[in-house]
Amino acid sequence: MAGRKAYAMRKQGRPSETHNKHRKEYPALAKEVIRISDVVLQVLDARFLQETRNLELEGLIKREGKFIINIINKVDLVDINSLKKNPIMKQLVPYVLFSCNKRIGLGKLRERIKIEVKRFGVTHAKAHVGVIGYPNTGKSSLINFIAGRSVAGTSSQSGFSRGIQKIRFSKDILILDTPGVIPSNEHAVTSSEDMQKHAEINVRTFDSVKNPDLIVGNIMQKNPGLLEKFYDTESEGDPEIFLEKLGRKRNILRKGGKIDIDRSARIVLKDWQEGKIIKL
Ligand SMILES: Nc1nc2c(ncn2[C@@H]2O[C@H](COP(=O)(O)OP(=O)(O)OP(=O)(O)O)[C@@H](O)[C@H]2O)c(=O)[nH]1
Ligand SMILES: [Mg+2]
Repeated sequence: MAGRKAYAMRKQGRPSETHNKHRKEYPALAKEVIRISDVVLQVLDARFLQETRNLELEGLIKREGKFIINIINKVDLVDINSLKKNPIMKQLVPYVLFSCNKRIGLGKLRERIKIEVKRFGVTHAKAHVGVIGYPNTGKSSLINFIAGRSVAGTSSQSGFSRGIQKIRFSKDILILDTPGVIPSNEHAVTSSEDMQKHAEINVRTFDSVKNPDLIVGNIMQKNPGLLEKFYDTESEGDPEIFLEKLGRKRNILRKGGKIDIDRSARIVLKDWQEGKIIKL
């Protein structure tokens, strides 16, 4: 395994342009939004609670004396009962269970925002509510859901939002969308763990990752039987065998007729990143 990890690190390549923005410009925007906000919504992906928390920004929010509400988004992709049993949930109070796709949680969120804005005794004309979170957690989707129309662009390609988007929430509350931000200790992505994580949570998309087969192997290890069931393909506990069988089944071939393992793995990763493979 050590050899494989070293290989993954060597093949990692240069950070993309989006990664550069994630490193320099976006954190500055997110920090600015935190400074001007009275309440901050941190959008988390229900499938990756701990992975999508930005402890660095959480720290800044506390130091700035701002109030944080955690939005646990994409609950349509998880089993809510097991989610509620997750010990991390205790650290996320106050939170709102949310799904932009299934339109869950908006009423609760409205109530929460109003309570907090009032409790905070915001006196200026319009209270500011900032929205922060890792890339691809659903910040722009949340803004659109709140607005009741499409005001912020969304995409399964992470790093989609590039500036601050403002929308009116009510006559005295303004909401601010921000581009996704990853903590600075993940900027260099020097460890293969970070790379795995970024692929799994779709900070780095399926078409730009190196060694997609290793990432699929990791997902299989963490979710025994899930991919086998989804693709109705056996693995014998081995990711390579799984990808080989899937490639054969789907006729994913290279020139010369050999099975294209890389492309099979990217197809799985794409389905995973687009939330098609549900862990219910
Ligand atoms: N299943 C599911 N998918 C969602 C939900 N909310 C958002 N998505 C999807 O997640 C992807 C990212 O959504 P965005 O709203 O663009 O995410 P973002 O946080 O603004 O992303 P960046 O701008 O890249 O930081 C899109 O493919 C959305 O359709 C949800 O509640 N459930
Ligand atoms: Mg966005």
